[in-house]
Amino acid sequence: RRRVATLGETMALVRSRDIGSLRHASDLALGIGGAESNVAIALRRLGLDVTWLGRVGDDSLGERVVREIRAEGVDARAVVDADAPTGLMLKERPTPASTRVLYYRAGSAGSRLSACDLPDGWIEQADLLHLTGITALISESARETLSVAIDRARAAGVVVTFDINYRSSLASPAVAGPWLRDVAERADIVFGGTEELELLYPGTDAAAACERLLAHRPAEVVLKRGADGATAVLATRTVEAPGFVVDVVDTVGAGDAFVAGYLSGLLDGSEVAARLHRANVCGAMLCMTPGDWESSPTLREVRQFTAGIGDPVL
Ligand code: KDG
Repeated sequence: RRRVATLGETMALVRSRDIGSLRHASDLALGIGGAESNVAIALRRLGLDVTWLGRVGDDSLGERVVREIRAEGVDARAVVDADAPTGLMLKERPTPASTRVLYYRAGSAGSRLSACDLPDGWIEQADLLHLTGITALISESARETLSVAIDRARAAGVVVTFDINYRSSLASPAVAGPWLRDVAERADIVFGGTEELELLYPGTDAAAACERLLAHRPAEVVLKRGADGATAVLATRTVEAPGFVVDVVDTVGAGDAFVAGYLSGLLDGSEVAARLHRANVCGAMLCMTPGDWESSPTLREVRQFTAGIGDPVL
């Protein structure tokens, strides 16, 4: 079986079940969320071997993070940092179909990720290393860890994939753009939304940004457009796939499920069109429940969805 390695910060996640401001909400649910562990869990559900690495605090929320990830069958390599707490994310539901995210993660254990946390052989034994731009923005040591991880993957012939995943609350576009571009240009496959691609090369549109990336290392740039579908831009061709209209409850995490769908297809040896189809199904299904990863589908659920539940947007 193919093995994927990923690293990043996973936080405890408190979400409101009530509609309206947290000022009044009393019904709260505790879970976890982190872009990379979301992808890790989604890939595991799709049948791959996955290992996730990150720092957590020496606290009950850190134990919760590790327990949830392990419960999903992902090999969790948690470095316990006794000097900082596990980060926290709050999700407010202003309206039934909208979500507002608040972070309490500055100085968190997860943001103190360091290159010395990467065990010998951990990256080298993987077929693919998946990274996101969040790690580039949470701290200097985490950004350095990304860079070291890419160098090690490249030296070992491990495929590097990168989801830009820009979070405006972590850094301004002017600060984040060059850092994210630096990582993206060194990856083999890059994922992003239209605005994220434009952020890499200010003044260009997404199509031109894809071309700029292809002139560097990346061989594929995958443009995510939510319910409007997705486009994979390769050196010699562009492949489009329609999205799906579903009843949206919460879109947070849909991009991660999309990436996992695409990567699982890649590792299964599927063609680009089939990878995009699976990616769109996974992203759509993730929007139908409140959690950041809980409704990530198995292959059986992808087949069931494809067999009739979702309507493609043509
Ligand atoms: O990608 C979904 C994420 O936004 C979420 O699970 C938490 O990693 C996270 C972040 O930084 O927003």
